[in-house]
Amino acid sequence: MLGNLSEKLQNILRQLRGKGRLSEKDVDVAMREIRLALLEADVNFRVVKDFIASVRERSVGEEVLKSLTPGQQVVKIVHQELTGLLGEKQSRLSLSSSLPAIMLVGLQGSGKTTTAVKLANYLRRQGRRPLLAAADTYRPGAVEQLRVLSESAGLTCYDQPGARPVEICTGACRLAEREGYDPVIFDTAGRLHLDQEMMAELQEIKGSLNPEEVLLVIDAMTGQDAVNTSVEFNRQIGLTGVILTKLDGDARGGAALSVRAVTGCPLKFVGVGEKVDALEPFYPERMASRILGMGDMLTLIEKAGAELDLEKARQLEQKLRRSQFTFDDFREQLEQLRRMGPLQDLVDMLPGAGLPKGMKQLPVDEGQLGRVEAIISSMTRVERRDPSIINSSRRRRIAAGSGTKIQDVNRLLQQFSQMQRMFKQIGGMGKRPQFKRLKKGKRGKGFPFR
Ligand SMILES: Nc1nc2c(ncn2[C@@H]2O[C@H](COP(=O)(O)OP(=O)(O)OP(=O)(O)O)[C@@H](O)[C@H]2O)c(=O)[nH]1
Ligand SMILES: [Mg+2]
Repeated sequence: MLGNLSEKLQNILRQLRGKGRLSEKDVDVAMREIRLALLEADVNFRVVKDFIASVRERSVGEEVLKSLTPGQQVVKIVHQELTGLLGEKQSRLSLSSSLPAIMLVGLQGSGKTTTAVKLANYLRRQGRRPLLAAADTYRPGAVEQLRVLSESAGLTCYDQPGARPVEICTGACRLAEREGYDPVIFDTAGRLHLDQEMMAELQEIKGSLNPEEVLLVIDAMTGQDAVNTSVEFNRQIGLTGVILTKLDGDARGGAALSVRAVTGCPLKFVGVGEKVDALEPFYPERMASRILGMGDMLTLIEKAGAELDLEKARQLEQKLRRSQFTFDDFREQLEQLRRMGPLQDLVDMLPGAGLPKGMKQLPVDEGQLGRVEAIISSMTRVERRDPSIINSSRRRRIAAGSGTKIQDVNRLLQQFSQMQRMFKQIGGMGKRPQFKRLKKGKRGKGFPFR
């Protein structure tokens, strides 16, 4: 997701960060490159213009250019501005009325029906008891689609053959009141283009049921069109937020980055797959970190949290931040990873800023994982805690013990040291690099540290 843009921005920022001194000209060069990268990612041109202007203005001040770490400061400014662009703080659903309802609207195929079920599933996990209302009487098969999806997720779906959409929503709310469902989620009909008939229908539902949330579902793949759609929907219906779907595809990301700035409506969730659990709350700060390769420790840790207990997750985060990550932790993580499913998803969340390209070659295929575990198991406890002592004779012993080649051991050690380094970067962001001990006297023979 947003891979291309992310890679470009990271490259630009890596160059800036590598410079001991920055001139106004350096900043201008970087701003031009960032501008281009954003435009190529299909970010709205006015949004790009404002963004670049504020980053530049903050970056060329004396206190930045004359500071000890001007590159880092600029990276920080870009991060802050990007977070601001994405909406600053997480925007939660508001579901506080006595019978809250969420109305989903959007063009045809944007993902309303799928999202309705995902959202219901998400809310159920939060302890609620959602009811889905099949208010798309327009497309043949739409009601059936919602029913099948709901049932396969163990959720309840309300429909009323022959009734009008507004009557179906009303009926669903009555049922909810009677049987204690909360909230009710209206899945409405989409059209190929914005048309007045659809708007009138939506206005009628909104007017008579007054849902607390009116969320526009837009398809990230349609880029700026999606953003323009949002403006129109917001004008005619009044939105409380936006859900951006299909961010797992190869969308260039422009919609994600522009929609908040252009419409003023917060992004509340993003859809990242077809399955019922592929919906994530949208966190501006985390998204900015992810785009800039500062990693998304929190999401990663939260995801792991479903599998391991929270206390452990917190301890791990502490360790990462204090740079005490050892092979024991690594092994534990690998076991967690296995249980967490698609590894590539997780690897994408790992931070990669300022790292050599090879970084992404973490052990992601399952066969390799087994080998990695064997290697770690062949290390002694002391070696696992402090890999810097693993010299060449220890490497030979470990390779023999694990039935692998010495090159495998070398590769793992190298990957591990890169990982450690990146955790240090996160932990020590803004501070001086803290990996002196590993650097000292180890070049050539010891720990493979570039
Ligand atoms: N990869 C991916 N596919 C998605 C996502 N959300 C929805 N889809 C797919 O997009 C297609 C359309 O989704 P629907 O939920 O039927 O869209 P809709 O807006 O209800 O469509 P209409 O009812 O025809 O207006 C389906 O094949 C979904 O599986 C997502 O986040 N990622
Ligand atoms: Mg639908």
